[in-house]
Amino acid sequence: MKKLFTSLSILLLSIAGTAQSIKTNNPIIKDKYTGDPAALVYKDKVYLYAGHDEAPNDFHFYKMNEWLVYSSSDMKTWESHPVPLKVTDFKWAKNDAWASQVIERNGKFYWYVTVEHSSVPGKSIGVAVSDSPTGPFKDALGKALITNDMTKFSNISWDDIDPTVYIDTDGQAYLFWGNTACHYAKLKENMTEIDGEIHHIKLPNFTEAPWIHKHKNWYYLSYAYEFPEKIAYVMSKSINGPWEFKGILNEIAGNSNTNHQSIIEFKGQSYFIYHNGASIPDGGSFRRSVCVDKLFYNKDGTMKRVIMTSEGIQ
Ligand code: FUB
Repeated sequence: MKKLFTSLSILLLSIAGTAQSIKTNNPIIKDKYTGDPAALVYKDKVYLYAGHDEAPNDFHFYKMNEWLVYSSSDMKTWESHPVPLKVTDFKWAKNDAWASQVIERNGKFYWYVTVEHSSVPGKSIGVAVSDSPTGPFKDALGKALITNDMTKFSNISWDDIDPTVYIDTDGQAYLFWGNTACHYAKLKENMTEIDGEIHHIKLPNFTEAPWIHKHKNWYYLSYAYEFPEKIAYVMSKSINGPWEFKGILNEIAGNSNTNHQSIIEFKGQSYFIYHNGASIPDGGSFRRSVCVDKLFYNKDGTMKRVIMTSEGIQ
C-alpha cells in the first residue's frame, strides 16, 4: 500500500511539474481584450492591428471605440504602442470600431476600417493614412469609401464590413469585404478610390471576415464560415477567380462565436492569427483575445488544418 502511495505521489508530482513547465503564449495580447487581428509584415517586424473589445462582462454585444497596434520581431514578444486610431477620428462615423486591415504602399500606411455611418444607415468602410505603421493615423478622405447603399447583393445593413486589401504583383490593389455577401473591387493607385464596378463572389456559407493572401503561385481567400464561425477557404490561380472551395481551415475558436483570421508569412514561417474568447477570467464573444499559431501548407498548395494551441509560438 505504502509503495502504491509513493508511486502515486511521484506520478502526481511529475504531472504538476510538467504543467508548470508549459509556457502558454496564447493569447499573445494580455493587457486588453482584442478582436479582429490584421497583421502587416513590414521590414523586419510584424505589426498587429486589432479592435479593442471594451464590453463590460454583463454586456452582450460589441463595445468597440478604438483600434490598437502592437509590434514584434519574433512573434513571441509584443510591444504595445499608443492608441493609433479611434472611431472619433472619422467625423462622419458614429461608433463600432469593427474589423480592419493596414497595408503599405509607397511608404504610406493605409488603414481600412469598419464603422457605423452617422448619416447613411448601416455599416461602412473608411480609410485612414499615416507615414508610420504605428501611426498616428488620420482620416484620408473625410468621408466613407464604401457605404451600405453602394452594394445590393445582400439587404442587411451590416454587409459592408471587414475590409481586406491586397496589392498584386502588377501593382493593382484590390479591396474585398462583406458579411453574407462577399464583395470585391479594384482600388485606384491612390488607395482611396474604388476603380470600376463592385463585384460579388459566391462562397459556400460565407459569413464575414474575408482575408486575401498569396503563397507561391496560389491566391487564397479565407473567410468566416457559418455561425458560430469556423474559417474556410477557397484557392485560385487568379485574384479574379474562379475560386475553388477547399474546406475548413480552422475550427470554432474556444468560447467565441467569431474567429476572424489573418494569415502572414514572416522570416520563412507562415502564421495563422485569430481571436478566441478563452482569456481568463471573463473572456467571451465580446471580450476576445488575439492568438497566433503556425500554419503549414501541403505539397499541392492546400493548407493544413490549423491546430489552435495554448502554447502558441515558443
Ligand atoms: O468585431 C466586430 C465584428 O465581429 C467583426 O467586424 C467581425 O469580423 C466579427 O469578428
